[in-house]
Amino acid sequence: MTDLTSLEAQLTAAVTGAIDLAALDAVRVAALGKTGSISNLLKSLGAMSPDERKTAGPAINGLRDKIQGLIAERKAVLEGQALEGKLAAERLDLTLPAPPRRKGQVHPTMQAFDELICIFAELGFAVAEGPDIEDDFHNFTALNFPPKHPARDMHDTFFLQEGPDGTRKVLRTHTSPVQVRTMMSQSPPIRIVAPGRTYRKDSDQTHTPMFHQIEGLVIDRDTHMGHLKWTLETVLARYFETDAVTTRFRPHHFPFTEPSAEMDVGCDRSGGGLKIGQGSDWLEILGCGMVHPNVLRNCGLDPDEWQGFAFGFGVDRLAMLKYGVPDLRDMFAADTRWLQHYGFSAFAAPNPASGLS
Ligand code: 2NL
Repeated sequence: MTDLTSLEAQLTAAVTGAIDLAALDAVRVAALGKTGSISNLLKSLGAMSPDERKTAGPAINGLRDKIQGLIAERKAVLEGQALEGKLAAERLDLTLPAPPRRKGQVHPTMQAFDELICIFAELGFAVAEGPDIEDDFHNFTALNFPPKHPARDMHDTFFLQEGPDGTRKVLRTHTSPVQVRTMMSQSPPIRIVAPGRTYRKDSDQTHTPMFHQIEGLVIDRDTHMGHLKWTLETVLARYFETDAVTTRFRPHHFPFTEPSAEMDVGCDRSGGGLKIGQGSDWLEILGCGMVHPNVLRNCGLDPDEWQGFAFGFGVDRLAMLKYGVPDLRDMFAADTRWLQHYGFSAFAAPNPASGLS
């Protein structure tokens, strides 16, 4: 019995002194495991006389129950401590400010698109879109480019692989095919702008193989060059945020317009910078003209009944002029630091309801 008393004292001390769950489990195995001290005592019961067993049995079982109980208690305490420790170690301080995130920026070309579309919307123009991959008819033939005409080469066209029908599609060289599709699917009066990507095999300081264009088309019964001039002057003044701009037409040639012109806008280069709308210099800004009768006919319209004007300009260049971007190549470099500087907030997109900027 004195053995049991000292074993109980020793095990009780070991259980209460176990500093973590692993140490406690070692004590449990040493006492209650297959060859543990209490298990061995239980096994020894079989060799005892019935009298001995009568007193030793309850004593040993009692010790076992007591130690099991102590282990369970200590285990609950240690598990509680382990959880506390884990919670303390993994604590998140939610009052800390979140690290600053890089904000997405709207590219200057897209900002210019939004502004121009907004201005045209105020003048009653709808936006029309079409595919970037076009067929020869919509990109060239309908627009009065004769077959084998050098103007087709001038457009430095990207041709796709020949299709099953032996024809080759092209990456559109301008957004004019969108207007062709509109004329063929809607009836006049028509007032649309066609913003989008265009492609030409051209790459130098002032040209990239992909660039952005807005073209416009107005078809009505009495449309004339005066409407064209007023529309473009109004749009340019709004876009460059001046009261009025001076413009001049220079005679030009496009297969799809007759007469054709390039429009220059008055500017001032004297201060080293460039100011639009004032001064004695001229800056070429867009191409335009009255829609060629052949184009109207190709699109199913009677030129004796309907006339129209059309224009087209490069939006990347217009964005560079307004926002002071010096090098066209930067516009396509996909440099996020550049975009951080020149980009615009996505939450201030110009629209006809809230205005330009
Ligand atoms: C330029 C000149 C221009 C047009 C585009 C057009 C479209 C149709 C009919 C007639 Cl469907 N014209 N578009 C007209 C004149 C000029 O673009 O230099 N763009 C960058």
